[in-house]
Amino acid sequence: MKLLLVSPPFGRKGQMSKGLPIAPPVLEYLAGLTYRDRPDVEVELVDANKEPFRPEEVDAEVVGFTVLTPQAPWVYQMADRLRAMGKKVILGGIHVSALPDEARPHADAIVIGEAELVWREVLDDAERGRLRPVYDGGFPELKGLPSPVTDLWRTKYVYGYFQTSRGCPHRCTFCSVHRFFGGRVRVRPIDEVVKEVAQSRWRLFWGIDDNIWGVNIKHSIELYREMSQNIRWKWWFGSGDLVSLEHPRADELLEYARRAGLTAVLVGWESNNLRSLEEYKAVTKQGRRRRDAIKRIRDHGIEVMLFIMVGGRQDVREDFDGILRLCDELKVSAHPVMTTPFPATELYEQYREYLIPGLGWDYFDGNHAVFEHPSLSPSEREELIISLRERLFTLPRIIRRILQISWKGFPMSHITSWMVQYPQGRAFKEYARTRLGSQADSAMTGDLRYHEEA
Ligand code: B12
Repeated sequence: MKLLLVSPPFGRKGQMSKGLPIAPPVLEYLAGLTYRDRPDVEVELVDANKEPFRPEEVDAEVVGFTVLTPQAPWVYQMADRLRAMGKKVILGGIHVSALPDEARPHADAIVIGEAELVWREVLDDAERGRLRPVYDGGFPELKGLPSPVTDLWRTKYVYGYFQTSRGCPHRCTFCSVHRFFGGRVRVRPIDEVVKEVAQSRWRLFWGIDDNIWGVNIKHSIELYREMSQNIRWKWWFGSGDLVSLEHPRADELLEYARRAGLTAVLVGWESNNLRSLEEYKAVTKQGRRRRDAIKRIRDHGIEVMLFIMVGGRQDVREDFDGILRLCDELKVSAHPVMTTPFPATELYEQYREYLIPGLGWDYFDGNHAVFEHPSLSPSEREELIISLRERLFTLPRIIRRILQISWKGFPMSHITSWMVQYPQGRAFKEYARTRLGSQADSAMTGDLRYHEEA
């Protein structure tokens, strides 16, 4: 049996994000799971961000799609076309778990939750032509996971990934993780992670845990110590909280993290407006001394980038520029995204009555305003975030930030900082440029939202 696994494009209306440097983790992982559970199945991977996906050219009998919310409309279209051609389609991923009833009509089978405990059964059933409509994978323990398969790509990437845990104890209202991966954090055995990273062909990684150190400081120190002793010439970045840096062992944690190859941390600053931060229930993972924590990370030679949402109903116009001032003050960069209530999150329930009618899921991509705001129109918010992103990534600002990282991290943290900031700035510019084009397009085709605004 031939199985094709597809990572959908990230752009609205299916435009590719060709510059994306990260190999889609979920495809590398599902390929590994397939090799483990059904080594006789022939696997092909397509990243539809990098290469065009044409249903007519698919020769596999079974096609699996992974689905994030903004990708759902594209996936449903492709799935319907493939099924009309007699292919078996399997859908999985966060959006499918969030809205199984919506996804089901577009698939022969959907997988809710994690795949490990049901994947063999799904493949067996697909081969026998007896797929059930729904498989529920629940929350498996993470011992003995297969390694990702890294050599099936036809396209080029800079970063692979590794994962050491799933789940999150925090209950931020905008986040899907505690709901879909559980509030109890499951960790992989340290020796399995170390072996996998050491043997991987990748040199640069995204450590895709939701919190690389907040789960259990003692465990993280142990993991980093093992990594630093057994892995050579490999570097990585990942997401981390700030409250952990108030722990008495924080300096030890950071020291081992750097020795383990950590070059940059994506910090969930979440919001620069304290009222919004409260609304999102994100205060607990921030700690009381956010600015000190950032400085502490950088003093250890590790770069920081802030993940920030803006445009929420509590936010005001000044909050957009406030992010630029914050970044200039801390000399760090940021990835600002439009506050987006994803389905099955608490924020979605809170904002439900304000959602702009008629918008497809493809608007839920962190670039678009998808709900009404007390004082700012959707297009005002979109203009404000575009202007903020452009000003955040000027060359002098990028260089000033790089010079701020302690020399303890030289040269890899400095190089990583450039490698993350420069393409990001370019991607934001490119987005701003294409958006102007798509606005004209929307006006011509009567795109509902812009039509309403006019
Ligand atoms: C890596 C990542 C990315 C990467 C993806 C890189 C790439 N080239 O694909 C990048 C940076 C591009 C990205 C972008 C975005 N992301 Co993201 N991302 C993640 C992250 C950190 C890890 C996901 C991952 O790869 N996990 C590893 C794999 C192995 O696990 P998995 O995907 O969960 O898959 C398991 C199951 O879900 C299931 N499964 C999944 N797919 C399939 C398919 C089949 C066929 C089957 C059988 C099973 C199955 O089986 C797997 C094994 O158990 C998650 C956080 C998280 N904890 O999940 C957020 C997350 C997925 N992202 C999220 C969001 C919101 C976004 C953005 C919209 C961010 C934004 N606001 O700007 C953008 C997308 C923009 C767009 N225009 O579409 C949300 C998803 C919300 C939602 N409802 O879709 C998450 C959950 C973060 C969060 N805190 O809420 N992201």
